[in-house]
Amino acid sequence: MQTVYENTEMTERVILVGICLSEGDDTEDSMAELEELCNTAGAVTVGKIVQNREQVHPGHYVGTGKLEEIAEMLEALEATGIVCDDELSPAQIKNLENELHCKVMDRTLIILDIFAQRATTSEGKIQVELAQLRYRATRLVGYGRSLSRQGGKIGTRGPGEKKLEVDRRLIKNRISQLKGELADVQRHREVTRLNREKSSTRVAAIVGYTNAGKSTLLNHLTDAEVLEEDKLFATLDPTTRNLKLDSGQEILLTDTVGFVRKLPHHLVEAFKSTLEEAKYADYIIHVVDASNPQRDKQMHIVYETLNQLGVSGKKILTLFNKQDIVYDKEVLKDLKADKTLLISAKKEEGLEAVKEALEEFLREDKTLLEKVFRYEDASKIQSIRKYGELLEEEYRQDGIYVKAYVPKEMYNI
Ligand SMILES: Nc1nc2c(ncn2[C@@H]2O[C@H](COP(=O)(O)OP(=O)(O)OP(=O)(O)O)[C@@H](O)[C@H]2O)c(=O)[nH]1
Ligand SMILES: [Mg+2]
Repeated sequence: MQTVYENTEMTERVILVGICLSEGDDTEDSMAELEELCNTAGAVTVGKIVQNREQVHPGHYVGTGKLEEIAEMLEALEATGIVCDDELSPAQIKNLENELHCKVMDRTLIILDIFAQRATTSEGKIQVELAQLRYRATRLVGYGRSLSRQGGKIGTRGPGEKKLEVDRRLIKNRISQLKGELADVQRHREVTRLNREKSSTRVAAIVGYTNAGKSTLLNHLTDAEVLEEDKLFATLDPTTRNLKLDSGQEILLTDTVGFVRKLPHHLVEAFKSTLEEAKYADYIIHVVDASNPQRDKQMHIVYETLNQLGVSGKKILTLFNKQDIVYDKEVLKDLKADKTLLISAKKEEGLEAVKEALEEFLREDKTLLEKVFRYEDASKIQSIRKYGELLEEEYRQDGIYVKAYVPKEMYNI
């Protein structure tokens, strides 16, 4: 019995399968990224295969001829499964299983698996399990190999290594239970958000492709102590920290979950409230890994995702990060940004300029206030100091004269 158990816990050896729809598209990069994703999920990539096709085969993703080639590769490389670079339909999974007799996975399953391993807070865990179960619910009919424990763990473990529910009827119950729990947590988030809005402190959301250096930036600007790692999706739960700028004003910075190409829609749906942090922010800080040859494509994906989430019309500060390891002399541009800066979050280079740029954003959002306050209203000047920029303060006989830049909604203070 022991051997059977060991067998189920083996490292998965996978062959990556992709479809190239037109010459010169980004299939190759997408496949390289898929390899990294598989690696993060704990699988070893032993082979890759790309087919040029005008469209994805509706029945089995690749064309019939290619199936034979994959079958041979599976045997020759002693692979335990395949991972397709796009989300497969339930029928495609079933047909591929029948033809290839191996574990069939797709990009979505891998990403969900990574998220499940990363989730730490209760909200994160609920969101991931919900996304996983929704993905499974439609894929459990009549077959079992790929989503059972047989042949490795990927796709079978929920948050905290908990085994995912496999019974379809029970999945439905669990989904509605999770939805209820999520609604509770989100109500709580809503309250926090409203409190923040009331306080007139401006919020900047730090967004960017996964592994760009968002958490590193937050940690070095404030003392946030968010986990920063050379791993995909190190951050799942947003962390907000206060940053005191040189003029004495404060701004809230929120670190968010990273984006990736072909972000599974179940995930976007389940993580909507987390991802929407950017929607409720006043400004966007877009962190780009400038040392990555894929940076332009990654920036494009970030803007596409923001668009999908309905984030628009906000001031954007783009930071071309990791300058300490950028060696090409290409000029870095982001036409969507209001301002761009070159920084190295890790080496703390350029961070003063980041703070100045944020001060500039705040200033542009403010109006000049000149007023004499009664002495008993002195506490209001405290608020001005916190949310605005105090330029002059003079104690006169008739009260305290103040000249300051204040957020527009504080004009009638
Ligand atoms: N060389 C160099 N490495 C950096 C710099 N900034 C961040 N890194 C490294 O890049 C890796 C990813 O950094 P994180 O801050 O975790 O990235 P993130 O954007 O929060 O990533 P996710 O949370 O996974 O989306 C870590 O190994 C960091 O040490 C930098 O300026 N220079
Ligand atoms: Mg992070």
